[in-house]
Amino acid sequence: MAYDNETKKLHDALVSCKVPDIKAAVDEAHAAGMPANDIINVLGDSMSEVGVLFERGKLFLPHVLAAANGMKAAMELLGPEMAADAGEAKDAAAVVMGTVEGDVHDIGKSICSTMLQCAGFEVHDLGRDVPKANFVEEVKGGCTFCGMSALMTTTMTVQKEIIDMLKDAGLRDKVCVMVGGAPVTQGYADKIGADIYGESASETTRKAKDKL
Ligand code: B12
Repeated sequence: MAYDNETKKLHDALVSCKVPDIKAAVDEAHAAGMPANDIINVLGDSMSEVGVLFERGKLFLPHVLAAANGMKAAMELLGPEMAADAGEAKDAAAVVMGTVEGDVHDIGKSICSTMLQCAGFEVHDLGRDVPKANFVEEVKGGCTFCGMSALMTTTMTVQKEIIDMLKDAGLRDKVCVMVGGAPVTQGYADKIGADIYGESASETTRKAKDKL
């Protein structure tokens, strides 16, 4: 497969949780011509592996934080290129994206935001630990897609609370609600009445485009 060597180096660097190594592997893959999207996907998959190692007690929080920082540095470097790769972006809908209140995990959400932007959506990324009302305000302001990320079982319930707030504000029918994050499943998305469940950034983008 093309870029096998770069893929392995990216994976090993991310799992080593050493920021300089991650940056070096990203620079090397980039210089070798590996597409920005592919680099980010490899890092994202490797980040999930870091999660497994953390759960098994083989890595500790400072490791995870370092891996996350390395991943963020890669996003900063490659994000503009991913967007530029999209070429002529047609005017699509406005999307509000954010990680829900109480949750600071934003790597996966940021990858989704970048890919949606690449596909031509106008993305309003509110960041992480976003107060519930801010999602509603953005929908009031014209966003027709509302994407909520939650990485913890304790915060995924906030996705439902925001859907309820959208209903109370009479906005639910005007917006396509997207939910995601590691603990979120299609079953949960159906249960809380979301329109789209995205397991990955590419699936999210494909499903969002289907709704246009
Ligand atoms: C990195 C990480 C951190 C980093 C976050 C850095 C950052 N800026 O994001 C740091 C070190 C800060 C951190 C902190 C904490 N973490 Co943490 N963390 C992780 C870890 C290892 C990886 C998450 C990640 O980035 N994955 C890689 C990305 C690419 O995948 P993803 O997020 O799933 O995103 C993809 C899809 O889900 C989807 N997607 C994501 N968002 C969205 C949104 C929409 C709308 C759609 C459609 C799709 C979509 O597309 C993405 C791209 O493909 C996970 C382990 C795991 N298995 O998930 C634990 C994990 C989530 N953390 C956990 C915990 C407990 C914490 C802390 C409470 C730890 C502590 N004791 O302080 C704090 C949280 C504090 C808080 N209030 O939020 C637990 C949660 C357990 C639970 N209750 O459910 C986990 C599962 C680890 C564990 N088993 O203990 N963490």
